[in-house]
This record gives sequence, C-alpha cells and structure tokens, in this order.
Amino acid sequence: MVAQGAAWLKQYVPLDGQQALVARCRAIIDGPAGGYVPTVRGGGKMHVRMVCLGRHWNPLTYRYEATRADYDGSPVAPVPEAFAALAARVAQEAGFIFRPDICLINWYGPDGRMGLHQDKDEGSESISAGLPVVSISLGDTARFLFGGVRRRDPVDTLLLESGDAFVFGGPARLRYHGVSRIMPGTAPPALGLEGRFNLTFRQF
Ligand SMILES: O=C(O)CCC(=O)C(=O)O
Repeated sequence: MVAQGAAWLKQYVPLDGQQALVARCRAIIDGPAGGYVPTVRGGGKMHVRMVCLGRHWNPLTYRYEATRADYDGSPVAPVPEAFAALAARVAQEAGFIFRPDICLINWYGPDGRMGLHQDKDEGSESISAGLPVVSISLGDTARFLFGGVRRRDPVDTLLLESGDAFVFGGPARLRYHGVSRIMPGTAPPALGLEGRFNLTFRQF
C-alpha cells in the first residue's frame, strides 16, 4: 500500500499478457479513429498520443462525450471486454469493486510526459464513492508523480515499470498525479517497443 486507498501491484501483468496488450494497443492507436495529440484549453498540446475508449474525454471542455468533438468527430469505440476484466481484477486486488466503462490509452514517445493533474471529470457519484482509477504500464519505465489532494502537497516519485498496475481510489481518488518523463530503452526487449503505453481506467 503506497497510501490509504492506493496500491502498487508490481509486475502484475506477466510478459505474455503485456505482449497481448501491446498488440491490441498498437492496433487501436494506429487504426481508424486512432491516437491523436490533444490540444488542451489554452491552446497547449499534450505530450502524449491519446485515444479514449468507452467515452471520449474532451480536453477543451473537460467533459466526457460520445464523439471526438474536439478533433475529428469520430464515435468512441467501446472498452474491450478483456481490458475491463483486467482492470476489475486489479481493482479487486486493492479492495475495490469496479466496473470500468472508460479506458484512456496514452502513448509516450521519448519526450512524453503528463503534468500533475487530478482525475475529476467522472460522475459525482463515482468520485464520491471513491471508485478507483486503475492504471497499467507497458513498455518503458515512467517516473510517475503521486502527490496529495492539493496541488502544493509533497509529491512522491514512483518508477512504474512494464507490467505494473497502480490503483488509487477511496481517500486517494483525487490525488494529483502525472508523469515527469519516461526512461527510453527500458522496455522489456520481448515487447519490441520504444516508448510507453499507459492504460487508465475509470468508471463514469
Ligand atoms: O501515464 C500514466 O501513468 C498516467 C496517466 C494519467 O494520469 C491520465 O491519463 O490521467
């Protein structure tokens, strides 16, 4: 347990499972209505390629939608059942009953990063029940920042490796988090990956 409500399950996904997830992520992110680099409110570009499944998170309005209204208007594909089942198992290990209906796939190249933020655009019932965020890391190791519920709280740095799962719910649900950088060349060679996929699951 990293903090109350947060759990780091190191090497949760075995290598063959990671390979299967990477193949699926590649097909989705390189496929039709695949990954794009979102522009956020204020005009800045994010430093990841993203595709949302289940519901689209609009980076201009900070709302979830059925189509990619900020980009190309594509409808959102559903969360693959195998992804949702994996996330539910991870959550259960951490003591949560969780039926995710949103999965964001983020791709980090060598300069990929994500600023400190809270995940707070899900439904108010989900957030007040403390339903968790479940994250699965694949490929290069990430310097993951995990802060408190206020932006100015101290921040821990966790090195999330390929196959690691990280869960934060309950009292940890609104903790700030982000990725300061990834460490190129650290992915397991068997994945044939230069970069990092992160799958992040939520229940609206
Ligand atoms: O890539 C990660 O580990 C974090 C992703 C994240 O914070 C998000 O998608 O909101």
